[in-house]
Amino acid sequence: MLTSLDLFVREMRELLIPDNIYIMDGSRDEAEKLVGVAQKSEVGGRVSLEKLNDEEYPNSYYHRSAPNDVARAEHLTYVCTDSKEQAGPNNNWMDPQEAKKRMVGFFKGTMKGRTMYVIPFVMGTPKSKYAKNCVQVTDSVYVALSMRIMSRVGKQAIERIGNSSDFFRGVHSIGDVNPDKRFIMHFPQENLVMSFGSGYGGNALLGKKCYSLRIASYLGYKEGWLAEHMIIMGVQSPEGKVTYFLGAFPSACGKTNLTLLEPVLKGYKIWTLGDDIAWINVGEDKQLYAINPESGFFGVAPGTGFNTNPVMMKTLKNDKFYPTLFTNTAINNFNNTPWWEGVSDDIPTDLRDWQGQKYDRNSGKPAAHPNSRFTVSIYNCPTLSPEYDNLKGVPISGIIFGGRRRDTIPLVYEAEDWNSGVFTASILGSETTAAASGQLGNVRRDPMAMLPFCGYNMGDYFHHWLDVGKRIEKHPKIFMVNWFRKDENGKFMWPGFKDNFRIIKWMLDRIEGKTGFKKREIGLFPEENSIDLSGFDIKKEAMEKLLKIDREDWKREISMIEEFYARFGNKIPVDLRNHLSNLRKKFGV
Ligand code: SAT
Ligand code: MN
Repeated sequence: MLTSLDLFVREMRELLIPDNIYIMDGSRDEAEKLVGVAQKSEVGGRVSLEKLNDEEYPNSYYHRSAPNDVARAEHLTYVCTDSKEQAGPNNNWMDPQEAKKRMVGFFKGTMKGRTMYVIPFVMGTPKSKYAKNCVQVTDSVYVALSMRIMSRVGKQAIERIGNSSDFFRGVHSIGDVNPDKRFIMHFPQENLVMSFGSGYGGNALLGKKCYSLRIASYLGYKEGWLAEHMIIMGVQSPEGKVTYFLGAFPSACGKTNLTLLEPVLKGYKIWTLGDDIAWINVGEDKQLYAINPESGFFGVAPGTGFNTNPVMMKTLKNDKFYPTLFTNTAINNFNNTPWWEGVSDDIPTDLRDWQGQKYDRNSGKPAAHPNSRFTVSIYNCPTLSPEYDNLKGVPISGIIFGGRRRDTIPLVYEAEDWNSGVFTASILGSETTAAASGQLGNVRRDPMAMLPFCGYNMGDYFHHWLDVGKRIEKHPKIFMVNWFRKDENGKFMWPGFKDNFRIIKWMLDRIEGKTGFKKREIGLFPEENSIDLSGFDIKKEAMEKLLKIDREDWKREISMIEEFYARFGNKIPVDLRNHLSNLRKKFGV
């Protein structure tokens, strides 16, 4: 008898008409074979993968994308629910029938002359009841290899699926990588994504943002859990106690650096569990528990170096899991290594830029694309937590929210309680970065860092957060941070990176009740001298400025929040509305 999986493959074969079908088993032999294929196969006149210097970067390969295909395409990303209201003003919406008709038009026969890779995969550790079964088809060997790093691909997924028809279906083709024929269509009610015309991570590795956030957030809404754009990390104290945190930041705000941080304060250690996505469930003991559905890092290369993120550099040089991929970095011709801004202080003399041209250092342009990436297994990470594969996940004591803001938002503050925390997270704003195509540097509201990833109406999503809060007894503390505040001269006031641990330490002290707070207009602030600044040369005035609430800035902020809330009409929960009007009163607007 044919299983649902067989039927899906058959349906895909009939639609896509590939020359060959390859079903992935997830083995290392298979990876070696596919790497071999990628080193020969041409995409737009370029081979898909080039081997890098094996001594410097073992088991590593270079991929250059089409210049038009370097980031998520939010304007081409749709959530296709029965009604427009279900998708909400936070999503582009198309009628599901119309969307499918359009996509089938693109997909029909698109794999003629190509191989269809069938990727059975599990998001989450396969024995966990929180893990989910998925299948993606693709014609990109780069995507197939990337998926193998980012998720558990192969036999275990096929076994888990068995005769069941309950699995996520993803259909992907790079087509001819034409931005005019590019769409990423989500059908949350059918557990389906159709993605055409892009090979870029967030558009093409369907286990990532498409499934584990957009579709899963909708599943979580229906089933009583949360799928969030968050890191997961354990902070170990000198006494050996580990406290688990979640952290939500918009793309390219340093999430990956935070979760691989080497603390500046003696005796502490950070254990890494995830750098991008957390699935959060209410445990039997009425606490929140989080798992990372992914098994790899798809991290931004620029800014990553031995000074800023030594653990990631070690991860990239580890050869436990095969292979590691680099996409759209520059290449140092001298020794055939990937190069990007921030990996070394000096610029090598003989560089090829991310488009393969000889790099002109006087051009004023970076050599690596600002959104160039590495794709590497989490098992290569030396600080991987021993609890990473824990079937239940890890219990959460703190949730950190943060954005990239040159002004307004203080270095750190704490929300008074769960609902105030949900409010604080709902008003999160950040300057736009290179991870999504579009203009850089404008502030946009990005509640819970989920604006581009929430697969349903964000008003309903806020209700859902408040509801989850009602179901737990031991609430994690909720914090807001901003590492990016600048002074009058446009200089960052806080050094960031390693020193961020000083703030994490303050949070630990708050969680353990070792330090008090000063209550101010927007939340609870550190008491005088409660942030550990030992061995750190920062002036008292600078700290005051970092923690300052500027009333004029906040008046502007409140009107931006109101504008944002207004888009959701009466979908915004009354409780959040009340928080906003209280804030308005406090600032006299
Ligand atoms: O969406 S991606 O995963 O490609 C990158 C990001 O924005 O986090
Ligand atoms: Mn992300």
